[in-house]
Amino acid sequence: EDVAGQAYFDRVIAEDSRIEPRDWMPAAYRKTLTRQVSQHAHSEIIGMQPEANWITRAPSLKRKAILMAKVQDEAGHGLYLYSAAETLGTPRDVLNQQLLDGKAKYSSIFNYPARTWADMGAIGWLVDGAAIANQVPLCRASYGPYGRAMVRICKEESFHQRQGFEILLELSNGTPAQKQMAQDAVNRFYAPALMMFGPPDDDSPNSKQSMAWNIKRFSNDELRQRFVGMIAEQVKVLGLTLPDPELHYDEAAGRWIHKDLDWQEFKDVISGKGPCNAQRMARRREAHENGTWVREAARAYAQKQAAKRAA
Ligand code: FAQ
Repeated sequence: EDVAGQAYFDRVIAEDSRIEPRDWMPAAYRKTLTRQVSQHAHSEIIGMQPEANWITRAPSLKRKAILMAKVQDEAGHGLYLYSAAETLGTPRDVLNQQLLDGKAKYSSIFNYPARTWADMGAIGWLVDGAAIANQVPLCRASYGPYGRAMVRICKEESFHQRQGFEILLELSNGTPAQKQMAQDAVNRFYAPALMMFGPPDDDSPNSKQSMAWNIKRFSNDELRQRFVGMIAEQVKVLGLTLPDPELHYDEAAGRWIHKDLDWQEFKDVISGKGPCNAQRMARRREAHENGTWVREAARAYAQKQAAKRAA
């Protein structure tokens, strides 16, 4: 036990200041951040799949270019986040192996299928929207590299949300069949998007400690109800509805009330039994294997450069 280190750490947290990679930190702080940041990185990478599925079927060249840029942004987010996670001491290949072995989680939302073009709208609006609501407070996370990565990521997520909203708006103002397709996508993504914020507070084992360490700034339920309040207004502009007749603002309680979510479904999805878990993991393993030659070439190049420097 490092008494001086602990005292320094406690002071930094009390002052709401930042912990940097070389600072002393409790082993449990390092562990929980490694878990959260690597899970977040895996989510960005696995999260490319539902949308990549629609790149070849985008309805116009313009839509295709936008969607391709969006999916590439997610790859970039994964890279910033793996870099941030590595500063905590676990190498990226180890983190990646945890994903491939099914030991590390990634966001539940990416285990749902993207069935129609309107799903690109619903994913941008609801999934990126939930990601922003969750990630804006993370820009102030006490761990420096994570907070700084979040600042860049949130800027890009804002563009992603707008492009999703705009896809839905156009469909909603289109033919009756297009409007129905948009409504159907919103109906399917609403509850899974609300589950992105994690289990209810009384069933969230990490929340209390992560809030005490200034990693999380708000609880899962606080962010979920803040998000639902935002989309309750935005859906009116879209001319669509949310599949939640109970949704309302409770003046007395000062909070949004939404329907009960199916937490058994959530548990099933995060334990590998969601509609697309097997497909997502198979695709990820295949992509990893297809990338072997790139890793080998990069290693050979690094060795050559090192030999040149030594000579
Ligand atoms: N899915 O005690 P808590 C994106 C796990 S956005 C899967 O409440 P915590 C952008 C949790 O890890 C999506 N697992 O945990 C994009 C923990 O696992 P353990 C990624 C979940 O950490 C858009 C256990 O359950 N965003 O990628 C989920 O305090 C479009 C107990 O839960 C982030 O990762 C879930 N929904 O709070 C990309 C944000 N919820 O300990 C492409 C950063 C919980 O059993 C296309 N992460 N778990 O191993 C966070 O803010 C937090 O980690 C929470 C969970 C809020 C997700």
